[in-house]
Amino acid sequence: MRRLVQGLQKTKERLLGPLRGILERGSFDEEAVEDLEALLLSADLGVDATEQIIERLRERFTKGMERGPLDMLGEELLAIIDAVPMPDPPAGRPHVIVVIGVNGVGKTSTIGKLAHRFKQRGDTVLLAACDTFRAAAIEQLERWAERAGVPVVRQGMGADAAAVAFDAVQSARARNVDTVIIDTAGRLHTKTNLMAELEKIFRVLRARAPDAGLEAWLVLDANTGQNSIRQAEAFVESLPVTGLVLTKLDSTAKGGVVIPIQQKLGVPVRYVGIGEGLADLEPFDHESFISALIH
Ligand SMILES: Nc1nc2c(ncn2[C@@H]2O[C@H](COP(=O)(O)OP(=O)(O)OP(=O)(O)O)[C@@H](O)[C@H]2O)c(=O)[nH]1
Ligand SMILES: [Mg+2]
Repeated sequence: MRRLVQGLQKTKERLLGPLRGILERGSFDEEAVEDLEALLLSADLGVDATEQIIERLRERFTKGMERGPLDMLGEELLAIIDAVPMPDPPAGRPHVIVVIGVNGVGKTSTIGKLAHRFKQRGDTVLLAACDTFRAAAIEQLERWAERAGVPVVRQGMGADAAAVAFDAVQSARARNVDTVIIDTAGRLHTKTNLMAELEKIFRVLRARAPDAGLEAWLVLDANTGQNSIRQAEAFVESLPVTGLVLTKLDSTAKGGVVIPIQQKLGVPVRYVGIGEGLADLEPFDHESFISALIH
């Protein structure tokens, strides 16, 4: 919780002082509405979430204030985040999480951090090096695996990503491993289309490992703000994305983007990245997040 508060420092600095100034004027007049609108948009909450919040606050201010204005804002933010349902984990075994996203968003680091977390809670974990295109990508994953103390299944550079993924799932079965986390390329240096390559991983695993509990988690860089929503849509349309990970919250004042991202995509944020270390990944707990933002 303290780490999350630190991680959100930049967003909070941008939001909190001005928020207090606006909401604690006591009246929610047109000027206050405009100021609040501008502020929420600048924190990357997006037009829809901003409008919804303003409308709700307007109603609640008119009815009389049953709580402090910041608490009311917190409740409205929470209502938007809570509206996105959390799917049950897939029933099959091993649990296979294919981690996807454009280049540089933090996929490989997130995988290292997830492996560390899962291992700490007692799960056995295996990583699959399916970014077979970028030089040094495999070694980078191996370094994270070493730090987390989990094995990696790899082949050579240029190997077929889907074949490596299947290999990893087979190996996980043989070793009775709970969770396989698959690293993928963010951009291909060949003419192969990234989406086609990722689709192939799913096609092959569905056909050849139908008993696995397969899902895709999409990694997004919070610094990309509103633009990450469009970027995400392309992935969500083509692949079974059941979770989001929002990275680099520590290095942005655009942390508010977590709210419209869920709202627009209808996919829950599972974890947030708050630094470059092994332990710098936190489950996205709705109440702690809002509380870290407005207190
Ligand atoms: N500050 C901060 N940096 C992060 C976080 N997550 C990842 N990074 C940094 O972002 C950079 C890219 O991370 P990678 O994990 O290599 O990203 P990737 O998506 O695997 O990149 P490609 O394999 O090139 O597609 C690295 O310098 C990471 O240390 C985070 O939560 N906070
Ligand atoms: Mg990578």
